[in-house]
Amino acid sequence: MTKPTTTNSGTPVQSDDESLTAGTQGPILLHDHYLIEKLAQFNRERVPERIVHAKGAGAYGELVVTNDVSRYTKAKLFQPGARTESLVRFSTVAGEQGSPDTWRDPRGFAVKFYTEDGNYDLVGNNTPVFFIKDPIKFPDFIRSQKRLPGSGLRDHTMQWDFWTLRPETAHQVTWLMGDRGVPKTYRHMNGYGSHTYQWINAAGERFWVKYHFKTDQGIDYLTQADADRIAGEDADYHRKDLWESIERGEFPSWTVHVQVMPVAEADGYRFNPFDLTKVWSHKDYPLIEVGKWTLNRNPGNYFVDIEQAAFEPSSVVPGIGFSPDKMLLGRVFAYADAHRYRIGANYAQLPPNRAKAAEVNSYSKEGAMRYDYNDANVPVYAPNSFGGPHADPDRAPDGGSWDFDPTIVRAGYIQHPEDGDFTQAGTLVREVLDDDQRDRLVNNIVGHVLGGVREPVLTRVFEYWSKVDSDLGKRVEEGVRAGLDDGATPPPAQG
Ligand code: HDD
Repeated sequence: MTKPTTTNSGTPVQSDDESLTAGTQGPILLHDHYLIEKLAQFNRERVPERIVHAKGAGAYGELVVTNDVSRYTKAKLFQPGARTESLVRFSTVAGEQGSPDTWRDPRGFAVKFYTEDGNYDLVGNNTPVFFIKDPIKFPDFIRSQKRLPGSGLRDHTMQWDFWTLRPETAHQVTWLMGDRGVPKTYRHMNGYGSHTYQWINAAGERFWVKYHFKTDQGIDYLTQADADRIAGEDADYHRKDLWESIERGEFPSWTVHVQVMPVAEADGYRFNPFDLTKVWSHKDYPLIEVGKWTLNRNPGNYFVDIEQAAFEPSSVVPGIGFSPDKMLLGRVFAYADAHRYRIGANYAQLPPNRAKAAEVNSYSKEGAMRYDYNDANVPVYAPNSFGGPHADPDRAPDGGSWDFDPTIVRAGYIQHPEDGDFTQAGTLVREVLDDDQRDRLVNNIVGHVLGGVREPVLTRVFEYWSKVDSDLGKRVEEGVRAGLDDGATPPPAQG
């Protein structure tokens, strides 16, 4: 026998079909509380979408450590042979929840590890760098990539206006306009912690580290033409691919590596090692293998496990800390704040977010939607004389420490000899990309600019690419001018 439909409080309901009315033609009655519960519940099914990275997909998996990196970190999840359950959410950045997976954009690569010392979140992207280096610019940057206030349209002029007025974006925009800007699937892209983090070993020694998750499926991309076609045919192309490959038992995996820089080498390095628009040369700091990270379980429920997943760079565990990267330090605030707004003060109790391998003994209590509670005999304040939890600095992560000049300033980073907004973007174009990749980069830029970039921004676009690489700049300008001569795209009206 099928189960009876019930109200939210478990009482069987009279009908799935008819509302309660005064006669067959009469008005609906207010005391049909099941109808009212049903309509009211429906109106509240959505939580606000994420302000960025609204469209995504995710899965559970496991990290298995295959190497010994204990001389660099005491973090339990990175000790030889350790196995740690994990959750990932991949995403696009600027598009809304229903937007096509194949729009050109960086991809989020947010990973949660359920460790014995509490959750560790490594909240990265599929690129090793980012557009800006100070969090004060982030809201402006994102607004320029989203929609015009009047028409609600996206606007390429606005995007390029921001990028060209902030030349520190050049390195990331070069990645974005190249093949990495539209991965073939979420399985065919690398993940990067992007920021410089700190590792601390059992003896208290500190190291600067960068994380690299190298896809075992191989890097692969979609051409702009394929991406455009798929955007129309199947907006959920990447979400579907991830789900179906895990259902088939084809578990995607990544080999996790780190670059490690002794703290003493940071000051003298060619680049400022904390500047998020820069990479560390692999020749200077080769990749060191850490382990294998595999996705092997689809979410039980998309809303519960993925929409409500809350990743936050503030969640670090003993053996791991922050660095002087200002973007990272801004993000340590921003994410927990976003979660409290989006899914409520007690978001850490939700199934994807609650600690699984560690006990939670926090003094947080009550608030909306609280359902977990402490033993009534445990005091609700600290310190106390009755056996309640007490802070133990020896067991806690300290966030990492570092030396700095203690003057309060608003200033850019200290410049190192090879810093400069265009240096690494130029190296990427000339020394990393091959001829085919460079050709696609030019075509992607030309196509994007012809999508409606108006003066005075257009002239700055040519200057921007000439500074990245003079030959590239010339090819972009020629391509755009030829397209405009052909009447490619009339500039849209200002919104
Ligand atoms: Fe981010 C989501 C804020 C830089 C990678 N970011 C995300 C959210 C906010 C921010 C509010 C939504 C969180 C939520 O509601 O769940 N992000 C920022 C700010 C930044 C910033 C203020 C700069 C100061 N973000 C940034 C960088 C990276 C990411 C540099 C990667 C290296 N952000 C992500 C992500 C997230 C995301 C991994 C995390 C969870 C998610 O997307 O699904 O892709």
